[in-house]
Amino acid sequence: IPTIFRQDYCPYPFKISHLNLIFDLDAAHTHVHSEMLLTRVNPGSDLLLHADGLSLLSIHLDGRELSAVTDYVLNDDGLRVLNPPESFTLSIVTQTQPDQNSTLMGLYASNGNLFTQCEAEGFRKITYFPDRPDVMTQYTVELRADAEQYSVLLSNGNLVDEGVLDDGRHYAKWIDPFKKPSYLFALVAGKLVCQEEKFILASGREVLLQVWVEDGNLDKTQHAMESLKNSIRWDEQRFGLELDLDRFMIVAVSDFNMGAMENKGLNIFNTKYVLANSRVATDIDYANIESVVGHEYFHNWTGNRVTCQDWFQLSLKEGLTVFRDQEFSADMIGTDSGRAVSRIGDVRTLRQVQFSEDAGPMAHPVRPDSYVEINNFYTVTIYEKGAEVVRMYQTLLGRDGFRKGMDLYFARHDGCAVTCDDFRAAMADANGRDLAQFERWYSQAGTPVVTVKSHYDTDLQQYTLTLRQSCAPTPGQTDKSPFHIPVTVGLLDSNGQEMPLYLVGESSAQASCVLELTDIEQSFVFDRIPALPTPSLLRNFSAPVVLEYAYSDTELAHLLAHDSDAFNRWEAGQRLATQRLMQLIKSVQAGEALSLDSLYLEAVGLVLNDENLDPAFRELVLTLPSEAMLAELSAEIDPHAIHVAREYMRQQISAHMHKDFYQVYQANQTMGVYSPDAISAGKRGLKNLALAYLVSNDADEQMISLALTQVHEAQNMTDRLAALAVLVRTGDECAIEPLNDFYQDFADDALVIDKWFSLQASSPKTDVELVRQLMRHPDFNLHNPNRARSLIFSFCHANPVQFHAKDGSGYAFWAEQVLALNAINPQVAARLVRVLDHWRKYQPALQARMQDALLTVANSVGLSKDVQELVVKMLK
Ligand code: DPP
Ligand code: ZN
Repeated sequence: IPTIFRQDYCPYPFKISHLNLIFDLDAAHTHVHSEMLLTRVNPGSDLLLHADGLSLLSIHLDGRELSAVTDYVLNDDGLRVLNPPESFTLSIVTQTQPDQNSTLMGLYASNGNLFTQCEAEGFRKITYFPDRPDVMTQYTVELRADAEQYSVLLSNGNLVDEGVLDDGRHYAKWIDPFKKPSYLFALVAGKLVCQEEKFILASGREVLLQVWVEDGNLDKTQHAMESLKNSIRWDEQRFGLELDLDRFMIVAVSDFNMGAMENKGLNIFNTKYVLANSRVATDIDYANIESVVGHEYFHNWTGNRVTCQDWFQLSLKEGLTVFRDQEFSADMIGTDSGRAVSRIGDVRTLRQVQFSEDAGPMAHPVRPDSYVEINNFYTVTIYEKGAEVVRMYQTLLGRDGFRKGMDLYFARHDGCAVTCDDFRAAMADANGRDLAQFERWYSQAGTPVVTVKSHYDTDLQQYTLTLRQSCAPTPGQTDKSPFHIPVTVGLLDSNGQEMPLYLVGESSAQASCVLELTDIEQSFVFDRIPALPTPSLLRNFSAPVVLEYAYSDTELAHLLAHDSDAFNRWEAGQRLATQRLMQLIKSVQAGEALSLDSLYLEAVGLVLNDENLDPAFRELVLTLPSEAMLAELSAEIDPHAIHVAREYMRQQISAHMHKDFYQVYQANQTMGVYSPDAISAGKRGLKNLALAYLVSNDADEQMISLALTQVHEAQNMTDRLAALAVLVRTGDECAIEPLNDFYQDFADDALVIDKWFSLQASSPKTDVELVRQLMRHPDFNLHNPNRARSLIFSFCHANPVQFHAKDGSGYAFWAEQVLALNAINPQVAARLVRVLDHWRKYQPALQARMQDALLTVANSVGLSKDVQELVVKMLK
């Protein structure tokens, strides 16, 4: 299988001034008529068009039918027109079979409706075209279909004409006034209904906003619509960016590989990120919808107006747009502590998933140098680490400086396909800064480790922080050069107050300052420090690094109690918990008696009971690092010891603070009409965490009946699901009836049934046999990605203690499912492959069984490029 290299980039030899598409839509056979006007702009000879699984019906050049013998060559991945003229019109008719398309790329059917997904390389499954992001053109699209079955016909841009055809079908014609790459093309045809609203932009222009769903779902579109309006306002205010179309549509589809897609003016969404009301959606669903609606909307500028030159630059649009959606979500909460809560959530994902990717066989830079299958590079490194890289510009340049950089980026590149270097140059030039070294964040993979040492000189009243950076080798990159790392620090005195910071040579004081670490090792000296401080390092997680400092328990308890940086308060609590958990894991392995000291319990107890603190923040402090996080921190992963250690610690916390949890449970009930706002959601989060702790000593009948009462009386999905989860986790009979009731109550709602599957699959009491049994449930369907994820992925990802069963049964199941999915939907299969990314880090006995499973997959015939690339890299 061929590898594609970034260095091989060549501009496309032709410019396409216009693309005219006519679709004769039908689920069994769709005909696509394409007409394009081409002009040579770069040297080269033949014209290459991509294709994937298309049937060519006819091809004409300037009206003349081309001959397969003399004029063109057709092969598996495209069509080569030999020696074309300098300027010409090419007309092609192709046929596709949407209802046979289980990959959910290109044109496909879902519940009788038709949808497209073109990013990254799906357009080539629709028609012959240079399917690469730097070939931008203007699209005119005419959709023709049966008027009853496909009553709604949507495409990008503006609707310019519609009517009835002679043969009784109807048609709709759409023109997108903006040039775009093929990956942003979309169409939707089907029986759909919409919620719509007129909306006035900052400039006074009126636009039409629509959220399209299947009939019966209009009671679940309000939150997506609100989120869309909030997104539009936010981008106007924060970045001065306005919606550039007259109409903006969101369409929900239940069969979708990813979260959502930013097609110009016609965003297509997984139903999971659109549909919500209090009966069926949790607070987390509400927050995710807001963030994904924002994300896709923000792509309109960062991704669509300015797009990527090639797919190696994917993070140019994704890292930047994730940063923008993170800022949006934080601004929507508005308070400082809400911002910190939102930041903590983002950092948790980064550390748990991206740090682990960076330490495994798929480690790659934010701007990779090569790939086999681009779909495998829609990763947490491109997205989440990419967002951290963008955030570092803002930390280094300040919010105003960052805005200047953004303004210059759009001034220079609007309407163009550009690179990560262009973005960095705009940031540097707009601020007169040299950001040459910053380039290494794009080219070097791996998570840097920053080790900090401190020294206090009583006589000179000086405090010195010495920072040293290193970065472990990653595949293909053995030696790393130093990164440009912003490390935000503060110093606390013994009362927990901020000390004013005077860096040597500077006369003005700051509360927090950004140290720029650019060498391997650098020292920073603070003057006028009257007594030994406690350092608060890497505030707000100012860089995506591991920060090591030999904190004492007392220092951590001091930071947890007093740091003005809420992120570091939380971080101190996590450090305290992690040290204990890592020690407990060792004790479990050695068969020693387990114990937990009172310093930890007292320190977190203060937070739990501090009613001045945001409930959402208290919930985060009281949440132990996940088993996945502990695995990531282990030199050799022992999933069973991790599980036992963490459960032990939960029970100790529960036993020691039983009364406090009970009090917190009672004090944080939310009354009245459901609202997903951050304060109410935070209260529910804290209350439900308290419930989980209260029930974690599972013999306690009283607490189980508390959970049962909550299940029965819950007025919203958040409370009902949380209490049900707590019951399911006991593995007790008490969960049977509530689980059945839940199924009966929501049998018609696919997204809720996904939750029903997922809850069971991720319970540590659910073994692989039960998962197999659930797969035989009439509602299980491997073809639907949400359903496959809800059961199979939840088991393999979120139930480590059962997935890693010592007999290897979990791995055998994994191999079977990877192969089954490979035949249906390679992208989804490839996601599942990555569960075993870290097989070499596990205990030898588990490793051997994982290797068997990997070899079973690797030696199978008919592997997709997606799966093959991964297993080859993992076994290397
Ligand atoms: N571009 C999409 C997104 O990240 C993924 N295909 O929003
Ligand atoms: Zn995106």
